[in-house]
Amino acid sequence: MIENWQNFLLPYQQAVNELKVKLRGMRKQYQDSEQHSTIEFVTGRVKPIDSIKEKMVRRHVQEDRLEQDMQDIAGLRIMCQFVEDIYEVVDLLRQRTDMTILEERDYISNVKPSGYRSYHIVIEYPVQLITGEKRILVEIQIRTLAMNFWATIEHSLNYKYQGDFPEELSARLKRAAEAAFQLDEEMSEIREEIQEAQTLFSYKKFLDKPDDEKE
Ligand code: 0O2
Ligand code: 0O2
Repeated sequence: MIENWQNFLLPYQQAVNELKVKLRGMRKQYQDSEQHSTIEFVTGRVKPIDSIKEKMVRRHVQEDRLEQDMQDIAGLRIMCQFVEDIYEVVDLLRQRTDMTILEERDYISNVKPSGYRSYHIVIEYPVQLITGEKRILVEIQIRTLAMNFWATIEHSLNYKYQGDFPEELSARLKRAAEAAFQLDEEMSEIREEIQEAQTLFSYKKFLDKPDDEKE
């Protein structure tokens, strides 16, 4: 029995905090080297206790198997401008030595029946505690802004319908998912044009700064 959930979740919170800093640091490095950033923004959360308990019942996960069987107690999300950026981010994560990738699920090539698209990675991440090192599972979801827009809206509707959407709504959501993906594909077509403009814009902002603020 988990008697103290706050204690149980402590290493997960630490992992989320550390990974937010690390992943946001990747974005900063792109910006400072005047390259197009493959990362637009990063969010993270520890799954609320009620959601963990609800998922344990739904997925028949025993409490003593929780650490191994629930992969998204710690969750990070990386938002990108372009689909191509997602695969670049995945490559960067594969090269890191501070985490081990255990699983990859490409729901972009293999779109879910709901219309959901994202690239999921499950990593094992070591956190340093006063009791020693603990390796925990973390789920990283990587998606475009358009995929995130769709998933956020669909997720909020889930609260109302508990996943049991009326047929008409579910068909509309699927169509909306395809429209969002078409937008991503259109943007990919003009990606080089956009990236060039964005790099010029950030360079102009740099030039416009007073000299003592230029690093
Ligand atoms: P809801 O209803 O849960 O969607 P910061 O100050 O930016 O460092 P902050 O503000 O505490 O940190 O949190 P952050 O990083 O902005 O992200 C919090 C929101 O992002 C939460 O929404 C999470 O739902 C969502 N989120 C981020 N990453 C994940 C993830 O990997 N999985 C899931 N399921 N959600 C994620 P809210 O506002 O709590 O609302
Ligand atoms: P939350 O915190 O509400 O987001 P499982 O994790 O066991 O449900 P599986 O196959 O092990 O399923 O993992 P999967 O499908 O790779 O990842 C599940 C997570 O992906 C979900 O977390 C969502 O964050 C996201 N996701 C998957 N399918 C959909 C979908 O159709 N719509 C939306 N909006 N998000 C989806 P949870 O468990 O729902 O938790």
